[in-house]
Amino acid sequence: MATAMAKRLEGKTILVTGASSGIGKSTAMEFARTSPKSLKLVLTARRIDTLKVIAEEIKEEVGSGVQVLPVKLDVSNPSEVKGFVDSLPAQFRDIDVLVNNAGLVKGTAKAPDIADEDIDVMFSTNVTGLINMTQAILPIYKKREDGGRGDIINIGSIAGREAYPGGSIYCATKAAIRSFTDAMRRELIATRIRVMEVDPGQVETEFSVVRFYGDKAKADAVYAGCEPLTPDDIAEVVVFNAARRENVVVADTLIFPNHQAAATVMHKKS
Ligand code: NDP
Ligand code: 8X3
Repeated sequence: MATAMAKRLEGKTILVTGASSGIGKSTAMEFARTSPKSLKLVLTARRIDTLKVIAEEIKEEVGSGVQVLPVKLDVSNPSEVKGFVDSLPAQFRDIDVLVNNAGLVKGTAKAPDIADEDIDVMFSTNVTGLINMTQAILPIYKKREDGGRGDIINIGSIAGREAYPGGSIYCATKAAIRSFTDAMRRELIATRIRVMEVDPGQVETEFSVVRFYGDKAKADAVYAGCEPLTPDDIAEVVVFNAARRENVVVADTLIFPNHQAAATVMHKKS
């Protein structure tokens, strides 16, 4: 017998940005596992070959009830985002859930030594990319009854709530996501569109490898002596939020591993 969550998700089309790794990949898998009978997944990222492998993995695990469309999309490129919806095959265009997950951090430099290209890539991906994706998908939602319906789930961060030294630009991008999300929830109050934010604390993914420009040893040191969250931990929350009864909006979620109490308060075993 199908669970309530499976039934609520059945027949939906889910779009995940940044689905080639970490939280985005886990989110795609978790949606497929939760509602395997009838679901459409549009998985986007820059690494299309990785997305194709993930699409095969999903098919192998849950079977043909879940249709997966891998699409190469750089969210930091406004013209790619503009053409995105029209480029989708018609059967994948009626999106019900947008998970704005694509994002990254570069470096730990402090002002005035932050590289221009790092500032640009963080803002154009985490902020402008997320806003452009949202603007591309909202018209689909707004055509529906009662002023519109559909879900927007933005992946923020503890870094958007509490700034820390060496993270000024990344923290600023995540704070911007928080303001945009809150404003949108207010703007869309006369519709049935749900606007939600999920803010993870420390999660072990490729995030720190990207932060340290590919230096795996530096990335591993971030997680030494503690047990970070896994991307599956966050995926479970994203899917839970999307699968609530339509009148329930899990507006804001903050998720820490047990050893973390704030952006810079971590207990590490020596
Ligand atoms: P990963 O590095 O594992 O995944 C990041 C994903 O974003 C990849 O799939 C990457 O795909 C995609 N991405 C990056 N730039 C672009 C782009 N320009 N266009 C499209 N996709 C892009 O990290 P996480 O899974 O940890 O990160 C996912 C989200 O979670 C991010 O928004 C991050 O800020 C947030 N987060 C992470 C935390 C952590 O501790 N890990 C904590 C709090 C929030 P590709 O390279 O193929 O384009
Ligand atoms: C990722 C968490 O604290 O490394 O958003 O910035 S943190």
